[in-house]
Amino acid sequence: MNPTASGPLLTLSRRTRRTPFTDRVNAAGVKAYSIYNHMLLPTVFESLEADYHHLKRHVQVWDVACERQVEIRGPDAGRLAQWLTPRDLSSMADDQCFYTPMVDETGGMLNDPVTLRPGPDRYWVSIADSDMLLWIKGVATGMHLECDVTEPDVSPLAVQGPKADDLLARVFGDEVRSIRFFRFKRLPFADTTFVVARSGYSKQGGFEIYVEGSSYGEPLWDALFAAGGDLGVRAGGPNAIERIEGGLLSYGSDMTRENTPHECGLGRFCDTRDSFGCIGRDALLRMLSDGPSRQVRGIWIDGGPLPPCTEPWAVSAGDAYCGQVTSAAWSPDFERGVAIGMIDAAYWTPGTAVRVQTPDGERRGQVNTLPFGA
Ligand code: THG
Repeated sequence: MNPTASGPLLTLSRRTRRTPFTDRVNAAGVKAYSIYNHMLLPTVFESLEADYHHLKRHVQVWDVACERQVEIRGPDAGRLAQWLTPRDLSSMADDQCFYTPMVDETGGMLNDPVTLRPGPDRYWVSIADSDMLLWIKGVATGMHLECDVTEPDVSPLAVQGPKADDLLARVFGDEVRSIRFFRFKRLPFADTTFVVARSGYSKQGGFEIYVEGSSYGEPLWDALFAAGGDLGVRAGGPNAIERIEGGLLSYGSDMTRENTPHECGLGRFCDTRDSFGCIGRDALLRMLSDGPSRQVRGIWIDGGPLPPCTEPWAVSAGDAYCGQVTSAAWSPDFERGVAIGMIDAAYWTPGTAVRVQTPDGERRGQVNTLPFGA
């Protein structure tokens, strides 16, 4: 995440999995990758700030193949999908995507995927960066459920930014305009069809195309760039500045197994009082009486450019430690540092003055709501 500094490089191997789009991403001049679900995730093209301005004004195509699908298929698929999350799936429509926190038996966060049902008795769990295939296989095996749990050849390609509707309409037709937020339609491309959802890891609006079949990756990429020349379409990726401003949490950074969904501000996605069973239900019920003792917040950070947050930065108020920053960036639009962190209850009221120990020294900060500027 620091493509301007010449530092150690990343050794590639079969374990640092490529995606169906990697050759195109490289040809587009990618400057930095992260690794997510053991797979390449492009993070910087021109620069973090130039990519940010472009995303907010135009349209970008993102290789988010690393948002792998765990497919659950078979007569017990629905039972298993519900067992995995405290969110009640019974109201999920056939064309709906659900943001679904997943926890272990102690109520600790395991992942925060998007779940959808691309067909009868078939679920896709579109995972963040933890090995959910192994967890879900283990649960299915231990419960003797009649279903297959696999990682299918499905690679999401996101189209994000204010001109995403115009670009996608040129490739998939005007039908894309009528797709509502977190809903999907199956739309034709070449000799196949793709699930196209209005979703994505930015607050700029856009779509995610679940590319089923790696061989369609380059033809779809090329069709988007051929159609979008006059829209200023560029390759991009999840942008650290924009997603912190937008309050989108990153599993592994802003939350880990050490956190409950309530600490992560994901309590609204937990229907623990309903009668269905789910892993962690008793633990989450016990927590409900007390409420969380700390919770995720935005934090303004005064001063200039910030290094990436590669380990938690201590936050204090007066003499007391009161939490930690887990993601940070300098925001060109707000002309201040923006951060996401976990703040103790006594200090989590927006407006509270704090101090943040950055690697470059102490900075003044202020607790804020998420998203910033809302
Ligand atoms: N799209 C898909 N899969 C994904 C992600 C994605 N897997 C990994 C990661 N991102 C999972 N985490 C998130 C986090 C936030 C959102 C989606 C996935 C998100 N949240 C909206 C918000 O907070 O404004 C809306 C949530 C809601 O109201 O339902 O979009 O991005 N396919």
